[in-house]
Amino acid sequence: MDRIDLRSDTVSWPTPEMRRAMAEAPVGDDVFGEDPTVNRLQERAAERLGKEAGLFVASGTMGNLVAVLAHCGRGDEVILGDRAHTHVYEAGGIAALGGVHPRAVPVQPDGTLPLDAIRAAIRPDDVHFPRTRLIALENTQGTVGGIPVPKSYIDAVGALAREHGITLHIDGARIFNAATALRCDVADLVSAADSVTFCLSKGLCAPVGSVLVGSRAFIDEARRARKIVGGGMRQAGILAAAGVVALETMVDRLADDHSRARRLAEGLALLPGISVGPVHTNILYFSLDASCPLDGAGLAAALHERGILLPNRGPRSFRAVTHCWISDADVECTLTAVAEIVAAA
Ligand code: TLP
Repeated sequence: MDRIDLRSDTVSWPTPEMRRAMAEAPVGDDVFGEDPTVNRLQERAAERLGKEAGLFVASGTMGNLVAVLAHCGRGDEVILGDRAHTHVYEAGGIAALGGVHPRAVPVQPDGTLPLDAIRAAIRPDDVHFPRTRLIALENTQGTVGGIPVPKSYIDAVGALAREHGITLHIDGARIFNAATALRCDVADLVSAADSVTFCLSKGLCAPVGSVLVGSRAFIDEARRARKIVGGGMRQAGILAAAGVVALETMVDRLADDHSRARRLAEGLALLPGISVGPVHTNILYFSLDASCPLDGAGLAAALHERGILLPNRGPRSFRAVTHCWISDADVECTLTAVAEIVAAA
């Protein structure tokens, strides 16, 4: 990469091995189910996540949308976090396209939704209410700091869902980061979920795509929903080939991204006027104290001049995300730059 881009792991470029696999991928028409590379990716993903079947989709947003469309009908309700990506950053797609009513409960600092709040939000059978059909969790929970949510909690939510005859979906855009941080098997982590979306195009570096996994019957339904939203692709094996490489080669190295995020956090915390949030995976939040003479836009602009992309998210707050294209040297370079800019302010 020609610059230090800490905006997101979505900016990560495909690896040379991915580019080669893409060039050589056997392909077919995936709307007919005939693309061997897409089929391979879907099988590998399902196997890895411990589910029966998978569906290659264009993005994490599409994966979550078609999951909700497959689980819910119009007028049904989904319980989800008030800071969940699906609730905040997916353009209201579940309501706009699915007529699905979101019931938001607060995301806690540990990334969970209070079990009591979920229980209280499940509607009784009453003609006045929408029908609760689905609970959606996010793991890692991005907006509170890339927090990995443990299996014990997912199991508890799964049990609650089953008790009420409803289903559980996980937006696992960064589920492999969660499993890495929790040092657990990813299939075990999500065993209580009926469906999971995970992204190939974030820390796993594929250029495009996510996979939605679940039971075969659920995936058949999701395939219809994907067609409805225009997500049926043709020779998509060219894209899926990078996804196969991502699953095979990029998962085991995620721990490096986590240790670089920790190093960045430790270095920033030593600087005067900077407060850093907890770091569990590859996402860290930090802010400039009132004592710091710079504001967020000022620091972001000065970093940009040095080829470091780290825009402020609030007037004094930042999110930095490490990924495969951020090296140890990039972390040190960023720390030096922030220290110099703050000192000169
Ligand atoms: N998140 C992006 C932005 O949209 C905020 C980022 O830079 O973190 N679930 C989660 C938890 C996500 O963080 C994202 C992307 C998605 C779903 C959507 O994935 P895409 O961008 O592939 O639609």
